[in-house]
Amino acid sequence: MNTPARYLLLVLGIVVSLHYLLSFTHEEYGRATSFSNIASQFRGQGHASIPEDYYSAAPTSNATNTERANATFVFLARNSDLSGVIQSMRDAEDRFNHKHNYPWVFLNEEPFTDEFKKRVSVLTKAPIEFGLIPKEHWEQPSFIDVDRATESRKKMEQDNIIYGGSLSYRNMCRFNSGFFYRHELLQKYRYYWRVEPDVHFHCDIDFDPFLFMQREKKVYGFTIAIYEFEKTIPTLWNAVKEFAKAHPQYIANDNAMDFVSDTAGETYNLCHFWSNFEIADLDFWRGDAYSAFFDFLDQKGGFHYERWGDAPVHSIAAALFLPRQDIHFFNEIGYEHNPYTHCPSTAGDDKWTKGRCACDPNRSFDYDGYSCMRQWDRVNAA
Ligand SMILES: Nc1nc2c(ncn2[C@@H]2O[C@H](COP(=O)(O)OP(=O)(O)O)[C@@H](O)[C@H]2O)c(=O)[nH]1
Ligand SMILES: [Mg+2]
Repeated sequence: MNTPARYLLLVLGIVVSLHYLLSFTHEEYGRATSFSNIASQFRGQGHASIPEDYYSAAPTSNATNTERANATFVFLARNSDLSGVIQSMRDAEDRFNHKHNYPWVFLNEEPFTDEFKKRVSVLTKAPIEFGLIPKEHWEQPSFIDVDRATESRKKMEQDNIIYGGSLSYRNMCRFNSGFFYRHELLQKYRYYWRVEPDVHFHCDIDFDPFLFMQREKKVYGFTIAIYEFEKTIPTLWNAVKEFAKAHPQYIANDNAMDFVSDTAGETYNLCHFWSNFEIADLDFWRGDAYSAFFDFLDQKGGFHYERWGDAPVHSIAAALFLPRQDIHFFNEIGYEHNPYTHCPSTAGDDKWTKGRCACDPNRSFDYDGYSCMRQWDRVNAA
């Protein structure tokens, strides 16, 4: 080996040794330069941040004269969900809504008890309304063959499919798919934020997500993307393909098909936005494409003969009928629904510190093996 090459090797050796020494002795250095960290920064780069002016425009106290969107929280719950409802509402109020006072709409297929109403009413200064769901929006529709549906529930329960034996869960999924936005209490609103019992909002939300949706013309916002259990939706994709073939006019140019299919639409890859969190535009569900889509799926009976979830149904519709830029990943919103958490990252503009987040950024679900964030990134990279 000639002399310059020897020097080069020596310098390289010193640099590598120094890197390892620093990695072991200085935790910060090790974390910043670890391969997984560099890779995750790279992966997160496609996620647009909320622009700074949304933060500076947000009210600092109970301001009532700042611009607001025409929006509401919507919370489907049973009376027995009360303690979990309180947990979720407390977080939403503390981390966001005490400055905005967006209204709350609670829905139930049974009347809410006085106890329920009283316990949630003290948690906010915002208006609250309690709505009863009409039977025809909730119960198994008359065109469903009752025996076939009962048999299918028995079979799915034997197969240990989660909520496989539950009729009420199916009614709930069908209601969330095709009826919540038709409830009379939601008619006056354009945007909604769906909340479920026992969820956590882990960071301060110092911008108004509704105003962001409105100004940026976003239609569907999510925090977690995940795989569905295939056994709950065996024939859903065939129905989707049949619908798409019959109604090609509803398929958007530049859609997000690659989020839900790895085969350009031939098969479903089971990815969906986790709909227990949604911030979305009600007019999308009320529009022609989704109305026709829901009616078509409903007639197939899959909500009751199988166990079609509102998450894949909403997600497939958003992915096919919307241009991909209408769908937004709310990276800044730290959110947990058991067992998964989206926790903002400390990389780049450090959303975690900015949001005073209480979640562990190293345990965010985003690039967990079961997450569909890679498929979402693929859509955005295209
Ligand atoms: N009113 C009512 N709400 C329900 C019923 N079943 C589920 N929900 C609500 O529907 C949402 C989803 O139910 P959840 O039990 O959280 O299901 P999971 O998140 O899929 O495990 C929650 O907001 C529940 O409160 C029901 O039978 N009646
Ligand atoms: Mg839930």
